[in-house]
Amino acid sequence: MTHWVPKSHPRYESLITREKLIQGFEEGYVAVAGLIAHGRGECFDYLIGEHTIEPAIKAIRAAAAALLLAKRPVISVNGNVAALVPEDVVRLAEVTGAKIEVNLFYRTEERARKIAEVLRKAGAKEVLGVDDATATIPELESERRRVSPEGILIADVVLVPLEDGDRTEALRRLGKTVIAIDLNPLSRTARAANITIVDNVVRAMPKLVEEASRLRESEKEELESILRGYDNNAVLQDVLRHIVKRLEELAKGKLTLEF
Ligand code: PTJ
Repeated sequence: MTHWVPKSHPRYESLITREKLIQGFEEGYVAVAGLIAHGRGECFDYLIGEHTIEPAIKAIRAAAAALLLAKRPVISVNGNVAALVPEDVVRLAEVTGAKIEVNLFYRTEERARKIAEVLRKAGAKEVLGVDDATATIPELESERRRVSPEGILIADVVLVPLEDGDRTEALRRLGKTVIAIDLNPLSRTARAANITIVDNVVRAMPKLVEEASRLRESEKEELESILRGYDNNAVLQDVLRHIVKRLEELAKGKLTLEF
């Protein structure tokens, strides 16, 4: 760990999360913009109250159903995700049969290799998107267009924790189902995804693993009915209502902030 954080610190969990990203940055696999992205995420986490809210629970359930129903699910991993939740990525891949693929906005081959190494250390047997990122997503100009022909290119469902909007839109144009985890309910990713989990990736990923493990034995019809009953616009509206209500109650002094 880069800096020592006393366990008694009231914001211990949050500081440890930050330290993981700093360490990943110092080891050369978290992008410098990844640190900025995390700060933006923390700000939205304050607004929702730093816990998994009801609309996120609905989205997690739908995401688990979509991953279990998928024929070729893929979990896309960037620098921040590798630093924060590598074990959960591996567990989710095991439970849902998804492939794991490194896909980077600020792509360098060195970062891609280091991220694959982090994932292998966490237990991944196969990591796509390093030497095999030979295919391209049409109409996408960023480095994220480089994908594996065995992974994202042919996937029907793609989980994109912590993302930038362009690729989500490009994947949607290709007819893929996109599941996003993003603390910002107003981001282009959040708006463009089929299923948006507005929650911190460090809370959402273990819950997604748990839900997928629970639903794994369910009948196909039950999973399909979860998806049919899911409305992403309504979920995003509920997130905004939650934030508005919370801020109003705080402004009236009815809630106390915990630090
Ligand atoms: O590793 P790379 O090269 O692929 O780069 C990764 C980043 C994250 C730098 C890149 O994808 C990027 O620039 O993303 P953005 O456009 O900054 O979007 C990141 C989104 O994730 C923002 O909407 C943040 O609010 C959100 N976010 C940040 N931290 C978390 C988060 N959402 C959930 N959990 C977090 N811990």
